[in-house]
Amino acid sequence: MKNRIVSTISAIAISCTAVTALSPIAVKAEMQNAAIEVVNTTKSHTDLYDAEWSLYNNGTVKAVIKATGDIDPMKDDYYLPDNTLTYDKGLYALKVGKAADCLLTYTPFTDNIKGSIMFPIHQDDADEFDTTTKLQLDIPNAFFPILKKGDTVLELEFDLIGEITEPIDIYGGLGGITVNPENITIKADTNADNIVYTKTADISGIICEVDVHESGIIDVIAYNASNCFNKYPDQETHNGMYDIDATLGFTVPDGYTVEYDFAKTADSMELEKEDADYIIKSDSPSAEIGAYFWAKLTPEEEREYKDISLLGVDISGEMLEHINLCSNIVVGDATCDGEVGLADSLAILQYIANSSKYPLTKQGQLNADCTSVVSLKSAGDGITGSDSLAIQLLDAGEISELPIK
Ligand SMILES: [Ca+2]
Ligand SMILES: [Ca+2]
Repeated sequence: MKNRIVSTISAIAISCTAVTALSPIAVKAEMQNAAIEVVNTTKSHTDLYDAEWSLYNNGTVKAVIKATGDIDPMKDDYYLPDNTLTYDKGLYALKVGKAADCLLTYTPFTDNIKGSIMFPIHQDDADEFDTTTKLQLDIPNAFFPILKKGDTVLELEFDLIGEITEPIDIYGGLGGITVNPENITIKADTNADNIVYTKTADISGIICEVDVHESGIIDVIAYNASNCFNKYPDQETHNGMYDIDATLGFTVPDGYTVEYDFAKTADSMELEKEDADYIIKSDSPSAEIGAYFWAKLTPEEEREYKDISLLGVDISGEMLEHINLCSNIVVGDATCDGEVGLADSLAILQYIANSSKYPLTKQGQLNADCTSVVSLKSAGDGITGSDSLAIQLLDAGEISELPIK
């Protein structure tokens, strides 16, 4: 994403701020001149639901799920056939539109950065840096209202926030669609601070989600989701409140500015700070369904990369450092002096010959790979003589950009 392609050495002199300041205007102008229209649709049908998916030429995907016939939760078995939807959180931000009563009373996450709403999510413990996430629509029958044929069960909108270079799928038991980059004629605003890592944990019905952005900003949300994830609430005896028996807190090392808010919490709760530990405290901890707490951790320029523990989700310092390094790759700049030239070509050759005598910094090692694109999801093809040669070719004007194809 941040790989900077340089046509000549002098091109590096273009300041990054000038580039980012110009692009939103260009994007807006382009969007004003083109009509947003549907370029592909798919439909899926089950005994209970009809789903229609639409892909727009700006990359947006919308899904409308309606009841196929009258559905009575006391008579019909209408668990969703597959209660998950899979999408790439680094590429798409999800908004939930119209929804059946159960889903509306079940207040979803509010993303405090983009203002979009999201359901609690679960994901597999797959690739460390895989941002593909599962949206869980776990709906106990007892909560579902009686639906008439044609009633809207759920409307979803996935807004494109990243750059799609190859076809990707958004899919699940409610159908899905393939997003082909060739269909996207209106360029999406890809200047967003994309999510590069996301992880969730469930502590006694409280879903905690942690998102790490490309810039290093960390978003934390704890959401009281008991009614959809645990037993039916006893409204009479609990007065609509849920006891919170988990100890919630997080540990943040120095080097981060912490903002937080109990955005919608019924009982009085406080955040107490003891050194690096932040503990959520209350005399009788309880919260209504849908209550949530969010925190935003903004890294300072100079910081050590230490482990962070956030409401049951652990993020290693090693990974945070790797995210930062990958966000700052300048292809070819092995010496990390902001320029790509023969000095880098020489530094690479020396490093190959004797890495202990001629070391490269961690950033320099990632920058040095000029024959492949290093990213969080790809380690590249390593540092070899071909990388040194690529810089010489660039310097001689034989090629115009790095990485060399
Ligand atoms: Ca250099
Ligand atoms: Ca290489």
